[in-house]
Amino acid sequence: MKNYAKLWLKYPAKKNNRECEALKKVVFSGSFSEDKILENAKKELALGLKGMLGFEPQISISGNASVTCEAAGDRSGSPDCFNKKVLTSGKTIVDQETYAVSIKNGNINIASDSSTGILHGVFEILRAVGCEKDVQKEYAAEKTFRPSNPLRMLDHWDNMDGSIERGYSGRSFFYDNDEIIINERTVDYARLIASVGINAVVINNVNVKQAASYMITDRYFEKLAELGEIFAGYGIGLYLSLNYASTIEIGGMDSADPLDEGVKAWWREKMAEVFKKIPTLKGFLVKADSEGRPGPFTYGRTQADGANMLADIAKDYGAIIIWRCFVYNCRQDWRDKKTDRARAGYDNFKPMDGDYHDNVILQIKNGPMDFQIREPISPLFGGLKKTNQMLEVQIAQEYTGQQIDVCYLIPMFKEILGFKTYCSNAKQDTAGTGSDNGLDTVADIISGKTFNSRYSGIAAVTNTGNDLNWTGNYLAGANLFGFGRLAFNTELESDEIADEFIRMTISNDNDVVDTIKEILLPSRAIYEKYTCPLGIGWMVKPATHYGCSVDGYEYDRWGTYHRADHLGLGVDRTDKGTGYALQYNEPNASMYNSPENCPDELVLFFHHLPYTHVLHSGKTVIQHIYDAHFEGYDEAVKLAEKWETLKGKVDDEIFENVSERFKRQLYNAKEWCDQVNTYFHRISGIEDEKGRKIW
Ligand code: GCV
Repeated sequence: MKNYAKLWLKYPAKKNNRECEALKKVVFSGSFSEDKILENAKKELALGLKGMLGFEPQISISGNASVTCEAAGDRSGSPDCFNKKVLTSGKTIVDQETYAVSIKNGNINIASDSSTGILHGVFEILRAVGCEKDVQKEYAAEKTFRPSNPLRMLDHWDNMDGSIERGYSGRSFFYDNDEIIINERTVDYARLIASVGINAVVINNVNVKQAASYMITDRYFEKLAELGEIFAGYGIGLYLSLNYASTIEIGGMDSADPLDEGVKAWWREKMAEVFKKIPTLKGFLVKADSEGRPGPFTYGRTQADGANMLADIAKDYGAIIIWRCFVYNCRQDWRDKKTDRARAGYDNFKPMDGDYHDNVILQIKNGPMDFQIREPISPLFGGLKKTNQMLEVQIAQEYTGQQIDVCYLIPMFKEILGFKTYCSNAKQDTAGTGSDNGLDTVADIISGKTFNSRYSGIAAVTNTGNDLNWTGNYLAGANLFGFGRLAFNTELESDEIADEFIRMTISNDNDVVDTIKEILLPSRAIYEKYTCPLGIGWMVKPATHYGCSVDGYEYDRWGTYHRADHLGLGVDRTDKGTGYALQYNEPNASMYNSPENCPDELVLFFHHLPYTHVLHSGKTVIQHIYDAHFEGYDEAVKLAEKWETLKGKVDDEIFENVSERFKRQLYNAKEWCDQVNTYFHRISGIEDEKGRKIW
């Protein structure tokens, strides 16, 4: 195996804290198990401090270690605990993973009620040292860290043949040729993601086909058990994507009807076998009735019927079913203006709010469409009030530059998390003024606090592969790092996260850090400018989703239209159109329903408008299109120029990698700018008021 990057676990020598006596004697205190996780915590602390400061700490344990599994809150403690058939709750997970760091009697003290909490505490200290913070000052007063979300998950879309659906960083490091790969890199992956706060991983594509359907058979049990142990040793739960039609595909039955007794009996037997053979397994992720995947609709049953059937059986093993809400009709006629893909999630899942059992979590994409650079927040957030919910975002940059273009996504995730759903409002507020129960943002809902949910959390479709730098573009590592950090603490700012990533992965030189932050922080806004204007989305090349094709999806079956003609563009999703805007609680519904109130950045998502419509910015729609595209390209050029100033100041390999990506980004940005501007210039016949060159 060639030498792959250690990223933020490289632990190079650091200047500060070399004289810090407190770091030489570290105390782990609390009621935790002395297990593999604790062993790994000790190893990591020794490795990190030795690398960065040149000494290994003396580690001692104080308090009553080795508590029982039950007290540790089901299966978050020692691997032995994973065999218990206890269904835990999000609150228990969060309580257990909470940790505090302080300086007591001149020593660093990490306190937690689980070994996982201690491990997180170790990574917190290593991060402080890695960022050259003054540790003595940093923890002079005790700091407590409580995870914002119970489940902080990465979803791999890795296929067993080694390919990765929407993967832009090489091939899978989990599979090749239908076999599971386990090696040193697997362990380093677990370390990398645990170090930023991830505690759950789904290791196979949600489109479960071919060999992957056999993951729940003898063929893969041994390797999966081994993988599960590796992850469990870092406090990470293992999950598998499941083929909903397993009864047919591997069971030889002719039905997958969730209410059929034979189907249930098959699953009972299967799950007993699976959980026995893979004791660390914590549950399943299911994509049903979506993009050709089978599901309960085939049998006239609801999504709740399907999810509950599996969940009731999995419950005996303390396991959960994460059920995706990406269910829509992908066979639309472009002339059909009533069917609206954006409506589908709410239409399919809201009516059964309250019917999903307590170990089902609905996993909801951030927007109602599909990970575009700009979408409104799914109205299921704030619509569902009696259902466990999880937010799904995508750090694999499928529609956001494919790890060629720099696109730091944390600012976008912050917007999503901060969106006010007015869920306490429940549409009964006829005055339309809106109320706020203080817990109505997406962040509040997925933390579990708003509805006191049994389970909740956040997942990202991951951006890793077997490229030596893991994420294709070194700077895309900021999204992997940042997602974990934000999932653990949704209060962190994008700037802080970028700062930590750069200092730990690239350089601690303040000028370098500032320059890279100046590249990362505006990169999402810039990508948005040179691609799809005003929330319209989808003007990408079909199938690959990279590069511009204004009409690529316009006459296709996917329900993804811009509806441009010579007079205007945009999709009417108001009460006079598809009615999607009304799926929101007030005052959001009224805001989106009116072009006057709708925020500019989403106005074409909700409205079909003439090119001459004047935006809040004072520009017309058409002038906005021209300006945004010219500016977006120019700003991308400036980002690339900034990067060039780092030659000789950062590692050559990192420099060359990002430099090469920037060349491709500029080509892409220019193509978008030219094609979008030319298209709308020709179709509208309206001149650019600044008289710039449009082809
Ligand atoms: C895994 C989009 C992607 C598909 C993906 C799907 C999903 O449609 O293009 O590749 O399939 O989302 O989220 O299930």
